Amino acid sequence: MSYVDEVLEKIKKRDADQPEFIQAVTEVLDSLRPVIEKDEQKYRDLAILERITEPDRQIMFRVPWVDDNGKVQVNRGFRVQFNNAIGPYKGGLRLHPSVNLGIIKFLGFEQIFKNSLTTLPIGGGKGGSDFDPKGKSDNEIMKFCQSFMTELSKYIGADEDVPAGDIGTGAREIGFMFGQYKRIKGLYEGVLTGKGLTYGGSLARTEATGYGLLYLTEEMVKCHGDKMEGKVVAVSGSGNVAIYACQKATQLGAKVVTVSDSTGWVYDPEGIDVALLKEVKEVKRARLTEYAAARKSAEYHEKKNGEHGVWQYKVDIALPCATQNELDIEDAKMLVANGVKYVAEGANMPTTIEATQYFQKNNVPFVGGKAANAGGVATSALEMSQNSERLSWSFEEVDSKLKGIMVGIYHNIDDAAKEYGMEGNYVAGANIAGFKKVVEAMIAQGVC
Ligand code: NDP
Ligand code: 2IT
Repeated sequence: MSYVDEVLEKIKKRDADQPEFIQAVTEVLDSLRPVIEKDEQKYRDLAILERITEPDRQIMFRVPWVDDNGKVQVNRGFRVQFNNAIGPYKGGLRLHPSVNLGIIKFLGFEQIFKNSLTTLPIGGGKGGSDFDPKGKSDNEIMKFCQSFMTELSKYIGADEDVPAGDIGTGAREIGFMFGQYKRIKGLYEGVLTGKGLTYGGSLARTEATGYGLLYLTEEMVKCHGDKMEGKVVAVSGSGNVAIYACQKATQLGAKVVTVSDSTGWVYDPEGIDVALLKEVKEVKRARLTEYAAARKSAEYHEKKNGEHGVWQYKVDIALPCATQNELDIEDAKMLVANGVKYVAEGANMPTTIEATQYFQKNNVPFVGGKAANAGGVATSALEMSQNSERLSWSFEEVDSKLKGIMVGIYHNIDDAAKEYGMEGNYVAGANIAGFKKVVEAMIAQGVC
């Protein structure tokens, strides 16, 4: 049996209760076959694949907090420190009721390769909790964040592990966590990114993931002899990534016609009004029904099982920006039938493996999240640099660095795919390019 198959089989048995982790590992290892096969004995002797698929450590802890009715609530907290071969662990904190160890492991595993692609010195990690921020008061959010950080603070540090935002964790949560870290450790250091601008945050970090997604998409479109202007775009989600994807797409002359959340979606054929979307989501923290109520051209649809939601419309570009496995094979068939020309992932693993392969078979250029959404963590690394030198850079400076990084990532993954005879397979290109750098560092550092 090949080394790749052997390791995959072991993981499928050992982590059978972690389907998302198995999915992420399968996608990566499958596409690494040509690299591994070139030097199988070396990788086998060094147990590279066993080491890269097993986290350095996985921390799980109790998070007790008191709600507004005086009742004690208990959540489960996680931090998976996956790989620090090229820099301190780096990756977001997800607060969502669906969070479990397998989900945090899949996200931490993806983060290793993504962070490597940014060209910046950051390792891979991820964390979070099954805490549901929806419907909680600011006081309850603060109580939770303080309790979460009370335990997490034992394992993180500016040169050790630097968490950030993800689903359910934005500037408000990062602020409460930073305050608690400072209080416990007595240290004012860049231990978190995505901080507020008055206490060490970076300009353009809020926009970075969505903007970065569009910078990479624009470069891909250009390299196919095409242009963004006039393109019709479907975006899913209406959180941090989706909002700034809509904003940059619109600035580039495209028209975004959809956004969604966990209960439904909006179709707005005149183009999403980004200012209104920001007001509804960032200021009021309200549902998309409020967006539709305030805008004549928008239709709101309640989510029902088996429907294609935002993927049913005739669009040129699809940008899934909500959550894992939100775009399945049936959605992919519908998009292809409607003539979709490009797909790029703003979320982490939003497209199932079958759907990804369907796009590839139908020659739809497809860039996975490790490359396409790397702008967020890249800008987090720029925030770390600013914190280290105790300076802050202008919006334009950070934004132009972000753009350079995203354009660079597109060419890096394109070149890697070509080098291994898989021209146009950006998924393989990203996995290969991300892997090679990390593995070189792992080998140089000996068995650890
Ligand atoms: P937010 O919490 O800001 O927004 C998440 C959006 O996705 C919301 O619209 C939410 O709807 C929707 N959503 C979340 N979970 C589900 C679900 N299970 N089913 C349907 N819809 C859901 O998160 P972000 O925008 O930060 O993150 C979105 C994606 O991008 C995630 O995959 C994240 O890992 C990834 N990502 C984020 C980065 C960042 O910098 N923030 C960087 C790189 C990737 P609702 O409000 O109803 O829950
Ligand atoms: O998935 C991701 O890359 C993030 N949630 C951002 C991580 C970070 O450290 O900025």
